[in-house]
Amino acid sequence: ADPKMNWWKHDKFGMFIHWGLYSVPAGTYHDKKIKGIGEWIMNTAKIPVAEYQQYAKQFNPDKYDPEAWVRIAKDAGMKYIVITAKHHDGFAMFDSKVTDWDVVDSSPYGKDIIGPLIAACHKAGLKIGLYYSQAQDWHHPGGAASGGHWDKAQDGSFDDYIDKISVPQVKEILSNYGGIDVLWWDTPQDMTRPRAEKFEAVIKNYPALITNNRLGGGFDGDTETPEQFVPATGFPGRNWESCMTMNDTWGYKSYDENWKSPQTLIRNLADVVSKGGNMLLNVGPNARGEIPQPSIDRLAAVGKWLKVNKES
Ligand code: JFZ
Repeated sequence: ADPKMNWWKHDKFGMFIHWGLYSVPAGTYHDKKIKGIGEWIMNTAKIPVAEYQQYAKQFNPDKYDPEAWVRIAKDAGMKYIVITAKHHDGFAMFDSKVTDWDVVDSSPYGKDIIGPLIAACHKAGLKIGLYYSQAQDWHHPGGAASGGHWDKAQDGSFDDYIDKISVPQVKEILSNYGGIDVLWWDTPQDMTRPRAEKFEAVIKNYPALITNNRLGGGFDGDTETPEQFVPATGFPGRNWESCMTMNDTWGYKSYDENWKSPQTLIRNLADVVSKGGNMLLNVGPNARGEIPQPSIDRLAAVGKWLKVNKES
């Protein structure tokens, strides 16, 4: 067993946070409700890059309170948080020096989102992970896009995108703050071994860093990531983490009210943990920086149950 996994194996329960510009349209584009998961709206509705950029001008989360989020997580019995530093829309929630497509340079908010959450986690004794979409990027030229590009502005060299945007940004998020515990890759489209090796070369400088199995290029990472299900027999010989939503989206959709009951969420958690896995349970804050009240209520119910039923 790898000693760097000790805290992760012990802690078992974390909060996933999908937060980005997609919380501005919140599932609606040109007065149409766009089907599917909210953070995919740019791709699903084929929103042109220049038009999607306008959402940045409306991103001003006046209610963002990372310490309050950490309290919500802690009260739920969660021991770590994984937040989207950059999702597939390519918008960095930190101050990136290799692009202006980030919250500091392109939004009226003008401040780093990620740093204050990391600080709040460290202060509260929670571990912190960053989700980073290393391959899909629907904004920067050359970035991968599921289903292919839909706007000429997206055309470019994927290798240039990796060398000039993706790898440098991974260096940024790992070195800017210090104390990052998890790096959560996603959707390794077109990620060949030579490409993935460029990321591996960066993360090998962080021997305590835990990575998931979605880098691609044949790299297994440290954890399996069953999505929205509990594997009946787990993953023998592998660490694993089920990630789940409380409704039908990861990123905020204003009209998704299909909430799982607290009972279902508690049973899912018990099911996962009894089979040796971790649970990463998602919240999708809105554009003002609020975690939806139905999520807060459910997390409180889970926390209340854990208080009575968990060993330590
Ligand atoms: C990915 C993202 O595309 C999505 O927006 C979200 O962030 C989610 C957590 O991860 O979606 C996936 C990735 C992998 C699978 C399914 C959806 N999978 O392996 O079944």
